[in-house]
Amino acid sequence: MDFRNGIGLRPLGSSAAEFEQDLLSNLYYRRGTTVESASAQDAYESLVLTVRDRLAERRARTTAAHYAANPRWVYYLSAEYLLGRQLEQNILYSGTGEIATAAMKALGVSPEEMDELDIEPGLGNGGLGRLAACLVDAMATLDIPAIGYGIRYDFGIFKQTFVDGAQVEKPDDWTFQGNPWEFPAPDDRQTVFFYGHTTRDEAGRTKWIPGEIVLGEPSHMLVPGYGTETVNIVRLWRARGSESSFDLERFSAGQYAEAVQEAVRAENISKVLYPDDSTELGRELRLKQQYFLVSCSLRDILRRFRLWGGPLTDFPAKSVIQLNDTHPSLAIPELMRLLVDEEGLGWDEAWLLTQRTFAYTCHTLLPEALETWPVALFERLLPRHLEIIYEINQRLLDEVRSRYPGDIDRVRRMSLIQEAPERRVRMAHLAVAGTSAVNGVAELHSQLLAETTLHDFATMWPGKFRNVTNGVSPRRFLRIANPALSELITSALGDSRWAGDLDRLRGLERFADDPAFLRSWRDIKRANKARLGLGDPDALMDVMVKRFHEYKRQQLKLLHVITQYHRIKDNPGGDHVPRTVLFAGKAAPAYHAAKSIIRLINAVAATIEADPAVTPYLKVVFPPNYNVTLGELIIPAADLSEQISLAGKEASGTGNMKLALNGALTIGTLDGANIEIRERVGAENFFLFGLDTPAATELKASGYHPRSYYERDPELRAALDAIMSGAFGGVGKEVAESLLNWDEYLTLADFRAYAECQEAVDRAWQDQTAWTKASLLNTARAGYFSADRTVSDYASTIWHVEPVRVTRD
Ligand code: GL2
Repeated sequence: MDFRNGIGLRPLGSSAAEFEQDLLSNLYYRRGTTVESASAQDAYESLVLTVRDRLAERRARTTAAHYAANPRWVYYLSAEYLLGRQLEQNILYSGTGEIATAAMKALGVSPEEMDELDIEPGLGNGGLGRLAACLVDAMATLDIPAIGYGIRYDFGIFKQTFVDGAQVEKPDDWTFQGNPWEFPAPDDRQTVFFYGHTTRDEAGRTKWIPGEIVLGEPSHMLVPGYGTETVNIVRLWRARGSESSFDLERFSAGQYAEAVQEAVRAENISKVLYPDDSTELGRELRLKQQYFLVSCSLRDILRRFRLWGGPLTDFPAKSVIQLNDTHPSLAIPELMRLLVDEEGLGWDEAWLLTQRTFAYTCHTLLPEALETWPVALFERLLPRHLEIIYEINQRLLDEVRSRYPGDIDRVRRMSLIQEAPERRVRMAHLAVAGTSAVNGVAELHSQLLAETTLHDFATMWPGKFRNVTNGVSPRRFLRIANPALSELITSALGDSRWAGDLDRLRGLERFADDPAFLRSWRDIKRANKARLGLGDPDALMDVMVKRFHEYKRQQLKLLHVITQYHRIKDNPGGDHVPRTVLFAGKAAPAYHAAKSIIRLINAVAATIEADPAVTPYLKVVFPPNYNVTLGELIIPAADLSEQISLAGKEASGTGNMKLALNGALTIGTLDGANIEIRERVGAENFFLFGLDTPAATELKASGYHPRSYYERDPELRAALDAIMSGAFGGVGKEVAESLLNWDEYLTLADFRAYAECQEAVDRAWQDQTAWTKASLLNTARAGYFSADRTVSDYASTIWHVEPVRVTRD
């Protein structure tokens, strides 16, 4: 079929009556039920289909416009997407808010109930996965022809529950009820190979004889742009056994498990998202997942390239592939394999095309998060790719030797292969070698990457390295999450264009000294706290939401909470500022130190809760299972945003941006994007404390003794002694011991500065007008942290792509 010869879509109605009619049609014809017997799930799915159809219509027009334009495409490869709930966003983006509400009202359907039935696809761990979702949203908003590729995990990020205060993980069977947002496209399935060996054919070309064959079946979710007709997609791959993977003979012989074992093995590849965050996870299945994603996606990208025809030499002119961290970096040897082995190109030509096609975003500085894989595993699982990596390495090291004659140490450092204690492939080096641009995700991060982690590469290829500071979706994290504040902003600015052009928030500065406006601003914050329903809405809402990791230093916040508890106990009638301290976040299931911190927080919360002398001033809450949906409820309620990682450890952070955008004041270190937030919102509207990166590095180098801080600081000592003496139900001694004996992330060194800075916070809170003004200025000046700006930076400095406008008819 040739869709390019025009499509005569019947436009879907834009009145409430038509929407209602379509909803009923969907209920009858697609759900196969009736008004009388419809369940809430039937109503929900019919509503989804009605909204989805309106986006699908735009999708058809988008595709037609893209075909006509034959543009350069952005292909975003990411092992994670934390998309968040779809319904409210898609109603907003499709402009069906009013008619959908009217239709629901007419049919007696509750919008809140519909939202509750909308399941969040939790296909990511934390910031990196949510960033991918914000970037695809922004690409569509900026009319950039783009596809996000990922994996359709059967089980997303685990559900966190607490049992006696300890984290217990439960599986997240997110498609148990199906996923009405998704379009399966089994006819676009791809074949993926694993294991086996390589040989040479008569022509001397290398051939890979695989030992396992798996199918990848795609389905896609729609990614509409805001304020535009463009609808892009994320295409997610699911692994399946081939037709022959079911052994009928064995089944007939009663060997039921054996009969399906091959199919099960294949399907396990996309079974579960690995729940680690910023740490390397060395598991064969994980490497299989990575190759599965890359192999399916590249074949799909080449298939699409061929739709327009043109020689392979045009491939980079028509495609830029952005690697979201090293997880998809196998795409580099895979494209080489496709070009050299399957397409018959020479090595040098293939390498130039490959480098020109790819760009790589690095998201970490932690050495333990830089992926490496055992050479022995590669040899078994991907024998041809290992040969290609060796060849890439040979040429890379030849270049190093010729640029730096005699510098053997440099050769060893830059090699794609780590030799000791075990031979391993360094995926970050592969990603730098095989791409034309490498970026960090905040200014400090990009600078430190070039100075430390990737220093040798940045010296050899300075032109390759750049910075693209992260951003967040203003639609999801302000417009949708904070409807009351959005309305106030819209009425103040005169229209809602700010949601698609976040720099317009600057216009709010006009109201910074307007008492009535500030009162409205404060009332909304209070109402958001009441909506959240955790703690007194008049108390200062002090929020730390993020994954649990020692470098992020939830333990520092906790030591301060204990100190505050002691101060209140010692001086019950004192002038204490009432605070609700909110923690939320998950720890990787195998990360015991992080889980100990979670358990201790819950124990401290319980001890405080049981003490009536303290509860009027201090409450610690820890809602379980932090995810995008819960974030949308917490972030608008925050007064204070805790961004207290050790300087030089947090690549960027994006929660910091969401909180500032919602008018929370940051208490933070000079780390990641905190620095840029402070620069923009103004130092006077930001609570800065702690060691900076050079000071932290120096302290570590000169021999750090955490115990000396304990000995010198009576309040710090009292907090740690309380834990050690079992004051919190005997929980958390290992946390205190680790801090006293090791304290990798200099928590005790920063404690006093942090406690003093918190006193400054308390003082600032006493003047509510000044506080509210600072809150407003945080929002007004956070426009830079829009993902739209991030994507436009990528587009102009790395991708060199042009928008393609989609017209209404
Ligand atoms: C992270 C960084 O830790 C975080 O600072 C950054 O904001 C995000 C997005 O760039 O990436 N790196 C990483 O591996 N995870 C992150 O959240 N999981």
